[in-house]
Amino acid sequence: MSLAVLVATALVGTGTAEGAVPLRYDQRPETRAFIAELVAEHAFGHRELARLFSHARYQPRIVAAMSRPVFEPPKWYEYAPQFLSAQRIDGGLEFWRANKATLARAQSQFGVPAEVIVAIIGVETFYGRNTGQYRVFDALTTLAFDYPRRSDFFKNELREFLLLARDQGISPLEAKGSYAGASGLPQFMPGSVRAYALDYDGDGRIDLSAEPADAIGSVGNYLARHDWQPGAPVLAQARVDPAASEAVLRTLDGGLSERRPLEAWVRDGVSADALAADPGSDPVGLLMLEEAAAPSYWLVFGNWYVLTRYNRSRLYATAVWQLAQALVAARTEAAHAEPPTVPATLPADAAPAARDPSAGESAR
Ligand SMILES: [Ca+2]
Repeated sequence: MSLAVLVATALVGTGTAEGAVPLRYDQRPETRAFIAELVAEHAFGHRELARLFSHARYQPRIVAAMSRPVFEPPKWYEYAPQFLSAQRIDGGLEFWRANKATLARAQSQFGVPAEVIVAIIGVETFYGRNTGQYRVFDALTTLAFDYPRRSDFFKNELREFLLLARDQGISPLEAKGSYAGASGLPQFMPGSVRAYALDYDGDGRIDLSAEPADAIGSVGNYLARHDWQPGAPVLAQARVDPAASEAVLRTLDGGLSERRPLEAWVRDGVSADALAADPGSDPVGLLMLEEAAAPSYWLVFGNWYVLTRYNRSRLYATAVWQLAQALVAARTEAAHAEPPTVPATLPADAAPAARDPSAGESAR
């Protein structure tokens, strides 16, 4: 083995070590094997892919972000406020107003409430303000070949991304997204774009970054396809009988229990307020949220688990639901604050108090 090859091998082997710069991706054996696979299975041009991968940039910050040890998972009271802030709610009302007809269409087509679709887009990207600055191709290539722990997952997403770019006739070097390769207003991974995204404004192409309607339809479709049940409950605040609490709290693992029949919870001393909707016979989970003072407990139903299919986190699903409820409340309040029709003869200084622009904000 020549020195150059030894050095190259060492660099490949320590791709994430400090100071080491991996070889160009098009020259690395694992990338070449991947290219050969794409050529054989999907009829890509070999030279075209080799050239493309010569432009892939290793992103050490992505590997660092993915590898950062989680000493302690975030707590609800630390996680939630950013998603329930006045700005996040105002932004949601604005997004709702701007896309009212599309949201109503998605709600009736998919059975997913408009506020849930708005809240997902709000939590994911602040309604499109933070959609990510990494080149999706760099992110996915880095994670596919320099993040061994999830190499298979990201190789698959990279394959999906290249197929998607080919289907859409766009350059793979153009798309921007998160450090994990998710993009657009709803932060779909390429595999999800291919499986669930819709051209919901009917202009003949799917664009989750520039076309809010496509994002709205795609989120609705994603949740419906993951079994969202129209009108079924999501979560309900629960009380735990102090006498039985020890056994019940032992069922919680990382703040969430296994799902059990509702009757089993009731038998063990867990109760909830009257449910707005029939929970059906599906098993139910018990959720604990760390509040600043004492923890709160919630029964979580099928639709809550559907939200976790979007992002596998009890905090995420709950924040989406709470933002959705805050949006509904703020929207109702804003509707009530609309100035009533004022007779033309009414003197200006007799205008009703509801015209005070600050009136609608006091309760938030
Ligand atoms: Ca479209």
